[in-house]
Amino acid sequence: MPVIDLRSDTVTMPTPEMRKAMATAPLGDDVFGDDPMVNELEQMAAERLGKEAALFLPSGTMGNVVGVAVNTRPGEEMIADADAHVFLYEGAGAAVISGVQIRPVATATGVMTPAQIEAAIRPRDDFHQPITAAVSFEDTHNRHGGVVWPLKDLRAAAQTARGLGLRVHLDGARIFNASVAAGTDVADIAACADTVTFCLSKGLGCPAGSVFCGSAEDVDQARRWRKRLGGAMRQAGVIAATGVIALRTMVDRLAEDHANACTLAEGLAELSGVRCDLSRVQTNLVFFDLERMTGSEFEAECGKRGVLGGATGPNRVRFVTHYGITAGDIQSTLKICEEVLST
Ligand code: TLP
Repeated sequence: MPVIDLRSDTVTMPTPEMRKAMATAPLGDDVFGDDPMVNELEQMAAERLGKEAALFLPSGTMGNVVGVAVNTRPGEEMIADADAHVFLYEGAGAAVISGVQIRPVATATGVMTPAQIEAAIRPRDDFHQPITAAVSFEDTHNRHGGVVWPLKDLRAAAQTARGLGLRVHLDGARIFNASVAAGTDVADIAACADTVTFCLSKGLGCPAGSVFCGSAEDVDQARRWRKRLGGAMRQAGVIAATGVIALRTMVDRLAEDHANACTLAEGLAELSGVRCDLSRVQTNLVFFDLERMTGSEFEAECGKRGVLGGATGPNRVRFVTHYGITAGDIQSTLKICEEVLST
């Protein structure tokens, strides 16, 4: 049975060009700074995001762990959306590794307003309270539906945060989806943050890897953290070579994933027993609610028929479009969903 895997864009397989590069890339020991592909990727990423420097990391989670560590000190606090990956899905890494408390702020769509940031800052003159050191934004925002921060809102939030003396980290795991969907230069998005991480292993199709970008000083500190965390790799160019190809060839095609997500969401919204807020389907994530089934029942029934998705709440399911999923797969998925809902 053919499987249509919509659990995440992390399931993407490397392109043939990536496979070839993995086999033939010139390599060196990256801990000595000798790996040509890692160096090329870091330089490309820094240039593309308009930052001084960049650092290749094994995962997006490590990118956020390092982002917290670089922007705070133990005993301080970082503000983040209550549905942010850094708050929900990283095993309390901020607390365990950096000794930092995350202050969750509930937002309507993942977009934090200047007023919400101001309200979340602790009074400096009260020694009972932690010091607010930083804020983390997420763009696109995963749990809010893959929504893109309007650039003016991101600029306003960053300006407020910086004006109040906070450092700004951006979890840009899917920053290129945001950039392509909004037609915004990725450097304009990145300019709103001091440090930014983005993932190569999601829609860009690489087998693994993320990149942390910031000032030369922040990246030096991040390098120390990466070593401390055991994330410094040796002939990492085997993977970094795929990142170079991804930045060259896989960014513009994200529009195809967005178009597929839109078709999928529109089709789902027409099915009886499904509610899907189309205004949130701006990139490659499609979240929808079921009126007569639980998310896990739906997931299991679709799974039996070869469509894989993920229940993200009692009645909520997420489908993710990505490289390898075709317009035909979307039509097949809709047929299978209709069948599952009518049983
Ligand atoms: N997200 C995964 C799951 O962990 C939920 C997914 O399937 O969407 N930031 C954001 C916004 C993310 O969505 C993710 C992964 C990460 C960071 C972590 O990246 P990795 O998986 O490389 O550690």
